[in-house]
Amino acid sequence: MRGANGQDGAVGITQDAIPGGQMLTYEFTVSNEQSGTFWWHAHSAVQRADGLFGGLIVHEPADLARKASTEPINEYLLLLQDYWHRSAVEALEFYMHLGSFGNEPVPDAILVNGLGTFDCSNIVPARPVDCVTRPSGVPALRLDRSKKTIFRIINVGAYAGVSLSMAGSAMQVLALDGGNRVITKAARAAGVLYPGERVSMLIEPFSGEGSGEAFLQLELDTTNFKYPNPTLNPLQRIPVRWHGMTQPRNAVEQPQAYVNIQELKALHEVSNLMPAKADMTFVLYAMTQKLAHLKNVPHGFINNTYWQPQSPPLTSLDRTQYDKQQFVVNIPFIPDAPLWVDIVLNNLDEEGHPFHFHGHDFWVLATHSSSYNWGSFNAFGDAEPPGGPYNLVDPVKKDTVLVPRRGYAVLRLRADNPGIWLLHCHVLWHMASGMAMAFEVS
Ligand SMILES: [Cu+2]
Repeated sequence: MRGANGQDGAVGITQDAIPGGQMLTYEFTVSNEQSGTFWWHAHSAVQRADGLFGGLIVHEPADLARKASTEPINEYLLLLQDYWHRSAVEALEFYMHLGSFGNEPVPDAILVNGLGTFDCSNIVPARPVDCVTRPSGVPALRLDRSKKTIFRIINVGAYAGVSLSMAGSAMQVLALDGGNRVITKAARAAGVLYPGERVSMLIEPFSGEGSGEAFLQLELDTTNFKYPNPTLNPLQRIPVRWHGMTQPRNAVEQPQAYVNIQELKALHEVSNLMPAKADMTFVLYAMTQKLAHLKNVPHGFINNTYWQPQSPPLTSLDRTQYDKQQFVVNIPFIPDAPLWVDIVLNNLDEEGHPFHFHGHDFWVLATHSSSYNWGSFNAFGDAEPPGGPYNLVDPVKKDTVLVPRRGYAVLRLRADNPGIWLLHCHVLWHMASGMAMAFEVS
């Protein structure tokens, strides 16, 4: 979205929602330097959870790609999501009600590319579902063994994180979010991937294994589920059918048990790239709260503001016309020497929030979670960050990051893309109830 703030699609910030029956064409230029796994989705109300999304893969320019590899590659795009047996509007009504006591709706099922498995016997009488058992069983993922296999995985879900493993195969994480390379080893399982995050993985069979039934296993992260949902089976297996050669093209010897996607290091060091100190620092506090003056309906806050989209959108208004739901901070745009900016994003909640920043990638200089206090970092008051010094050597570059419970994440970015850009929690229930703000680079 470089130089294309107006094409960002953020309702309330850069445009009004596209009216029913009408059309809008988004036009923007992707530079030769940018390639990776992206996705498009509705940014109006909670339409995303009802399926208004899709993948958007930007491939490397052919000359660069040829230099990197001559091997034939088969890529598979997997869109993973939690799913509710009711519309997202109803699920949000459940959450934004004093009777929810701040408990987010717990999903009923898991979908991969819009398909999933569900056991009709799991239905509870209180919540009837029109359920038909299909004799043909579960649709399988068909993979070609004769080519290098890459999974591009996107968590397009509304709430839950997802972990993955594949029987008989090792997964090696290659890149995060928009194609940012990381160092990893082959592992038997990888996780947790939170809503908005993407990961590219190389899939290779184990040596000596692989004759048994192959399946891809998905497991929803139930850590934040605040009540039991007997309808949900958080563990789902998708059958995998390998075809092509009978002998694996390559075999991994000793994969490690698990790779933690949240603790990876970048492939390329950035020590020479970024200064020790940022030019500007913002300290933010995100929290869900049930306040009396909001009738105890849970709302997501950043500092003292819960966001609601304004119409007409902010890009068409003077700052004096912003309403009180707009928390918009300014970063001066200096074309010849863009400022380095740190965002210290504190999370005062008992659960993590996966935050996405529009219009910029950022380096994750630190993340921290405390087991005994709020774990906050006030960069203006505290002598040292409680999580230790920033990683200025090999931090990962991302556009979506989990800010851990009772902790913080420090995001370092270069303010080189003018416009008004949203920063928001990618949990749909939190964003829809206000956990969003904007940065105006101008
Ligand atoms: Cu959240």
